[in-house]
Amino acid sequence: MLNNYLSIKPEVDSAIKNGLPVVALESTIISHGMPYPENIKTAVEVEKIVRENGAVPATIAILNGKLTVGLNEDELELLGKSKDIVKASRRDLPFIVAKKMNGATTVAATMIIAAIAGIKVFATGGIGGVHRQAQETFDISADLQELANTNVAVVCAGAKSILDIGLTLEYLETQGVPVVGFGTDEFPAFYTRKSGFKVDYRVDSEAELAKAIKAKWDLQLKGGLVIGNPIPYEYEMNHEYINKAINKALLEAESRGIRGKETTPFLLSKVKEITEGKSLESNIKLVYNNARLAAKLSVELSKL
Ligand code: PSU
Ligand code: MN
Repeated sequence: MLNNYLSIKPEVDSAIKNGLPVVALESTIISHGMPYPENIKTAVEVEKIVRENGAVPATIAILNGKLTVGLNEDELELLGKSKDIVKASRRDLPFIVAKKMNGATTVAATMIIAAIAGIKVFATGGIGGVHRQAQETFDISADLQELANTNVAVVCAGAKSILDIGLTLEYLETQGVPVVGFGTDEFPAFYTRKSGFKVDYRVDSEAELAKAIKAKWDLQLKGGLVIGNPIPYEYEMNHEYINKAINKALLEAESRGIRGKETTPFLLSKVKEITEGKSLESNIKLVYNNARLAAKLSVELSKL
């Protein structure tokens, strides 16, 4: 039954069936997280980096209603260029599938589809989280609930300070989601290596991390993990500079009444505009860094 809804690229399918390393990649970052043409260039390069590090890349999206695992260049191009690709999180899946629409999958939706396909490791830029002022808006990304329930390890560069990082970490604790720092004691804040918040556990190698992930799932502790991989030093942005830009973007979002699923894409493009493209440059570099780690992690996991 499930198979009627799925379309897995043959290369990815055979890698999964043979227990070879595979890395899932999301598509909201392509359609809604970065401008054209940088989005497509980045998506292609990310796949290349995953391969260079020993794993098969599987970018995930919904195409004509099919949960699609592994995209070709034309499909990446469509996701990056077309204006009517819906941002698809968990609640959107049934309708995008039933109406045979195209959807770009968020972290939550990508985790769901990766888990259905049998992929354990996923690389992205940043996860969604508890937004600032969530006390009033209730704006908490469905990504967090997915991390609580779906068995996929998510490599990210932490959470952006467009979010309330402290509340995001509290939420993850309540849901029993391990938050790991790769080579760091601090949870990274996307554009910067530090957020002022500690991680639960620090690991310094992919092999060490793979063992803990295996233990979690062997023990049937359902759900994912957040692996915070700090942006490389050379691409890190100045704290004050980026936080000022973010605050400005937040004010503008508020005055324009931006709400719901539009919030994250709006803030990302505003921050890019305010920083004259510097935030995009960092964003791209940290995604590459995450793809590298995720590939190496999936290689280690496939050995266990
Ligand atoms: N953070 C980024 N870039 C992104 C996103 C988050 O730096 O593109 C996307 C991811 O797909 C994430 C989603 O899952 O935004 C979260 O959206 P929301 O807050 O509406 O759940
Ligand atoms: Mn939201």
